[in-house]
This record gives sequence, structure tokens and C-alpha cells, in this order.
Amino acid sequence: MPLPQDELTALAARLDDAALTATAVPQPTWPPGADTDDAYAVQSALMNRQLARGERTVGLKMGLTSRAKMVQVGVSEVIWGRLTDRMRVPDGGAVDVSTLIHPRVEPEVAFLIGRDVLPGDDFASAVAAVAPALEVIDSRYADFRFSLPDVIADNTSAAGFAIGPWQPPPTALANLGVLLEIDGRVVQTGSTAAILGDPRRAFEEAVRLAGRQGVRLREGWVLLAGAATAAVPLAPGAQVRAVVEGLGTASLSAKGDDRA
Ligand code: OOG
Ligand code: MG
Repeated sequence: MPLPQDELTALAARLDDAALTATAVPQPTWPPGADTDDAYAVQSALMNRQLARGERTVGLKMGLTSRAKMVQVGVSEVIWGRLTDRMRVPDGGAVDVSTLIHPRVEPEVAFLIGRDVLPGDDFASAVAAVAPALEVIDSRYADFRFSLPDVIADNTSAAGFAIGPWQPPPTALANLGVLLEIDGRVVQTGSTAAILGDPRRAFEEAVRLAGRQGVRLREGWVLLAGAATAAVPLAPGAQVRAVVEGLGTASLSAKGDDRA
């Protein structure tokens, strides 16, 4: 049975306020029978509130596409969320962590969508460019703890992203080394092979899973493939860099008071 409209909008409002006030909220109690379609309906209502404030959708993100991420958060399903222009951090720019609850950062691979994507379109025809990237996630739930529907409703913890230099898609993407550095020290290592065996599969999953909710990738959008490694806490003052073998680097810094 679908979630009643008033419960759906109330949960979206609670998550929106949590983000706006940088205050964590408890995990919701879902009615019996609620499923991921209900959770995506909440995510959509949450996004509508952000769009009503003037934000623009600039892409999608995949989440939990690697074992390392699934193990870290205890949820074992691939999920997707929405990116808006407010979340964009220029490469090398600063994120104000005083506006966030308990931010974490993770290395990503980004795809630039070259045309409106139809069901069945493949990676080669749809993806115009590839870049190294960083994602800042900030669960709106206390202690960064959530179930599958919780994290979907919370727009998959999306909070910020920085994208390094775009380049034409390389012929091999499936086994590139990935490093996450903080203040010049390597804090996570992995491989793009950890992303569903090949990050191109993240594109296919985005088409399939977002398509199921009636959302299609558009020309000019960004798609984050999902982190290859676990995320690490993002503290004020940190200088963060993602290095993806053959693709280069993306970087950001964290400024502001630590509210975590
Ligand atoms: C959920 C978001 C997951 C990824 O890259 O796997 C994600 C979370 O970890 O809070 O962005
Ligand atoms: Mg991510």
C-alpha cells in the first residue's frame, strides 16, 4: 500500500528542515508494506521543495555501488539520488562544514551525459566525458545510521560534489587505481573495479533504476558512479584530494566550525 500523501510530505519536510538547520533527525518509522517506491516518492517530494527554492537539477548520483560502501553503512542495495546546482563545489573550492551535520567525503568517478538518454542507450553513445570527482555526503539521520528506505528518502545523503577536469571517456575504465588523500596523506585506496565490477555499469543502473521512477538522464547532466572506497569524516581545515589513475585529480577543502 503506498505511503499516504500527508505522511510522505511530512517526512520530506522533516528531512528538508534537518538539512537547512544542520540538525539530525531520528530514523522514520515506515508503515507496514512501505517499499522503495515510497522512499523514492519522499525523495521526489524533498527535491520539489529544493526546486521550489530555486535550485536546479544538474544530475544524478549512484550510491552503494561498491562493497566497501555497502559494508560501511550496512545497506546492500544500489540506490540513486539527485544533484542540484546548490551542491556543486568548484574543483579546488571550499565546503562550509558548519552548514552540515556530520559530513563525510569520498572519491568518485563522474560522467558527463552528452544527450537525453532513452531506455536501452548504452554508455558509449550517452557519455560524453569522464572526470575524477569528490562527493560530500551528510546523512540527515542521527549517528549516520539508516535503513534502505531511510537513505533513499534522504536523497542518498547528497550534500556536495566537486568535479575535476573532464576528458573523453578512456577505452579502459574498469580497473583504475583510486586514492583519497586528506592533508597529503592517503586515507583510502581502491579501484574502479570495486564499482559494480566496472563503473560503466553504474550508468546502466542509473538508466534502469531512475527510469523505474520515471526519471531520465538529460543532456548536460552529471552522473556520479558511486564511491569505490568507504567515506571518511570531513573536518574543518581538511584539504581533500581524489586521485583516479589516468583521469587526474579533484580537490576541495573544508572550512567552518566543526559541529559534528
Ligand atoms: C549513502 C550514499 C552512498 C556512494 O557513493 O555510495 C554514496 C551514504 O553512504 O550515506 O553516495
Ligand atoms: Mg557517493
